[in-house]
Formats: sequence, structure tokens, C-alpha cells
Amino acid sequence: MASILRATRTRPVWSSLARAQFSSSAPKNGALKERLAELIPLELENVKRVRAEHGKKSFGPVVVDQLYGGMRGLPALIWDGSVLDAEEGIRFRGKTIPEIQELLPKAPGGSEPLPEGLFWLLLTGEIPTQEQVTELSKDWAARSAIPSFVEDIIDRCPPTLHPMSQFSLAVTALNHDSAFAKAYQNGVSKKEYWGPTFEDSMDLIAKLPNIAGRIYNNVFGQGKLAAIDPTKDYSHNLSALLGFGDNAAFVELMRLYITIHSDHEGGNVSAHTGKLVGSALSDPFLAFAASLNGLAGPLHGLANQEVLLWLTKMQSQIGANASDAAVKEYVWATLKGGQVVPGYGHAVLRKTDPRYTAQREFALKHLPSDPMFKLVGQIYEIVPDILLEAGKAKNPWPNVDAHSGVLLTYYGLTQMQFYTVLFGVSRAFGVAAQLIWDRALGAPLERPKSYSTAAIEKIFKDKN
Ligand code: CMX
Repeated sequence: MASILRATRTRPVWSSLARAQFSSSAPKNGALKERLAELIPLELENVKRVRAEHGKKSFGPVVVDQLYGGMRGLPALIWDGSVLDAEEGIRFRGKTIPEIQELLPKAPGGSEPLPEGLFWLLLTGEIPTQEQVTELSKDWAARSAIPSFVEDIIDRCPPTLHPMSQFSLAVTALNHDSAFAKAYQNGVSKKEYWGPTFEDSMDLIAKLPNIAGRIYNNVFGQGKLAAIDPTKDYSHNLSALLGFGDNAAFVELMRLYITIHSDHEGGNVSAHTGKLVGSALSDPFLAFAASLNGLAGPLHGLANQEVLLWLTKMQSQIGANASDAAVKEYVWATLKGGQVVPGYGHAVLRKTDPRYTAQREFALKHLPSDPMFKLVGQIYEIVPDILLEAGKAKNPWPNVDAHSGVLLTYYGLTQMQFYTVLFGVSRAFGVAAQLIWDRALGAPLERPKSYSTAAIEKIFKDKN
């Protein structure tokens, strides 16, 4: 271990974990928590070294527009799990979506990555073995039951309450049994925070299929309150609870869906909210419930619902096989009505989202002739030029939400209001991984400084 540290003195922050992946000390079959326990001291040393070398250096100017402009581009957070490049899109621990599709373990007979493997990768930087992933599926199945009072909370929600609100309520209530909250009350040392955070995070991820399935069943009268099958993977169990367990293509879609929706670096609303709330030492259930409330906004995760509503409305107004001219008119009408074109644009990306591309490739393989898929392709040819001509959006290209609803609809999951719940289940993987590392690295309470407009004026008046 010491030799790993010495060898990484001049390497970037992530390199000690990347090297550890290839070191002979890396267990071939160890459980995830044991592996983390080995990696955390290495990364603590690495962070200490980087802070000692660079901690007092300036990281570029902050301009006043960033204070008014939602902090766009402001370097303010550390998260090693995934990094978003404006041109290239997301990389999970340095790996692109096509790379993880190739490298991560698959289910028997499947070709999409298992989200279990992605979680392992996010936490350790290592590609897990098939056995490690199977172990994780079993662990999550064993933790999957939800307390009966949480079932009661879900059952008491009126079906008119949006599924995301129900989801958030149920996740908040899981805090009743938080290992972290209990450990904190018992005076756990700061150095040990990550252990109960890990346990809560594993419980959180494990319990989400039962919560999502129950909400789906209650609100839409569909799905099956089937028991979790400990011999099956996470995505299969989630699909079964939604009533799609026998549909192998849908289960494959869920594996891809959860993997690509899991994480999108640290600054997006859901990831950052989880990190922020977690920084107050709120447990992972409270922190992730806050993430869900952010994800439920139409500019973020709810956009997948909005896309389907928008497409359905378009079809009802201009017909199923509308001409390009009619589609163009509809898009312009959306913009002129002061609305956004859902599924297009991004705060960071400046090219087509590779998560969109991965879903398009799935559609080309599984549903090439679907009329709705064809409409999505037609819109792709039309919307970017219009957004460029309109001249406001910095990124005219589609994001992840432009495609997901069409795939779900094709398989019969037509309840658009439920789509963001599936995004939420997926996002738990990234938020949980981040919370575990934040507690392991002793991330402090977040507290940026806010200014009044009068203060901004005064600062620059005094400088002139
Ligand atoms: N349709 C119409 N106008 C758009 C637009 C779109 N798809 N995308 C951006 N714009 C507008 C913005 O509303 C903004 O207008 P104002 O100056 O009047 O406020 C202007 O273009 C500049 O915005 P931007 O800097 O390009 O984008 P932002 O970083 O402010 O916002 C996002 C990013 C995603 C909120 C925005 O592109 C948008 O509203 N897209 C549609 C909703 C959507 O698909 N959200 C999902 C994103 C992915 C996810 O988180 O799930």
C-alpha cells in the first residue's frame, strides 16, 4: 500500500484508485465494503497531498454574472465518480458509456451492463467481476423489504399526488431506521462516518424497487407486488414489480436505463442537492429525498415526463405522420408560447448527449420501426436548427430525457407521470456513492457566500 502511495505522488487525484485497480493487492472477490475500507486511506492521503500542493492556488476568476446566473461553470465541488465534458459527455471513473457497456458484467444472456457493476465502479474505480456483481444483487435483494409503516404512508397517498412526491415521502420516512443517524446519536467518531453511511446507502438502493413498485401499483393499478427474487439482478426485480419481469427486452432496457441515468458529475441539481444536504450530516435517506425533490423539477428529471406530454400533444394536433413543415411549426409555436422544448439543451453539454445516443442505439436494435421512435428521429433533424435560429439556447442538442419515455412507452409503460421515478431510482446510485465518499473524506458542511445586489454595486464602486 505504501508503495502505491509513493508511486502516485505526482499523479492526479484519481490515480491512486486507478492504480489500486491494477495492483496485486486488489482482491479478486472481496465484498464492496471491504474493498472500500482498503481504498479510503489511500484516497485520504491523496487528497491531503493535492491540498498541500495546490490548496492555496487560485482556480480562475469568478465573474459577477455567475452569481446571478445559477453558478454556471463555477468550480466549486469535488466528485471523482463521474466527470462531464461539454463536448464528449459523461465518463464514469474515466470510462465513456460505450466503454462501460463493453466492460461491465452482464446478466446471463444479456448484453447491457448491470447497474450493480456501475455502482461498484463508481465507488472503487474498478471493474467488478461477475461474482462481485452477483454478490451485490443478492445483498440488495436481502435488504429490499420496506417497513410496513412506509407501505402505509405510500398507501395513504391519494393517487392524484404525483408519484415523485410519494417517492420522496417514502424515502424520507426510511430515515426511521438510519444506521448513520443512530450511530451519530451514539457518538460515532468522524473517521467512522462512512461505515453507517455505506449501510444506509446500500439499504436505500435496495429498497427503491419496492417503493417504486408500490407507487406504480397504487397510482396506476398496474404492476405486481411480487416478492423480490434473490436469484435475480436488481433491474429484473424492479421490472417484475412493475409487471414487466417476463419481458426480457424491457429488463435489458432497465439495466441500460439505470446505468446511464445513475450519475452526471456532482453539480447537477439532484446530485448537488444530495451532497449539500448530506454535508449537514443528514443521513442518506434525508439527503436523497432532497435529491428527488430537485429531480422532480421540469428543467431537470421531470423533463422525461414533459417530453412525452409534448410529443403526445404534438401528435394529437398535427397527426402521427406529420410533415417536417408541420413539426417545425409546432416547435416554433412552443417557443413563441414562452415554453422550452423539453429534452433539448443542457447546462454543461454542448453536443448530443451520449445518453441519448445509447438509447437511440437500443431503439435501433429493439424497436427500429416504432412510429414514436421515428418521430423522435424526425425531431432530432428539426429542433437543433430551430433552437439555433431562435438564438437563445447555448446547446441546441438533445439530452437524456428526449429519448427515454419513447422506449418505456414502446414496452407498454405508458404512464408518463411515473417516468421520473425511474430516473430517481437510477440517480440513487450516483448520489449514494457520492455520500459515502464525502463522509469517508470528511467533506465539510457546505456554506457558499451570498451577496446582495447592493453589496455588488458597493464593491465595484469602491474599486473604481
Ligand atoms: N427550449 C427553449 N429554450 C431553451 C432551451 C430549450 N430546450 N434550452 C435553453 N433555452 C433557453 C433558456 O430557457 C434560456 O432562456 P432565457 O435566457 O430566456 O432564460 C436560454 O436558452 C439560455 O439557456 P442555456 O444557458 O442554454 O441553458 P441553461 O443552462 O439555462 O438551462 C436547461 C439548461 C436544461 C434547463 C435548458 O436547456 C432547458 O430548459 N431545456 C429543456 C428542459 C430539459 O430538457 N431539461 C432536462 C435536462 C437534463 C436533465 O437534467 O435531466
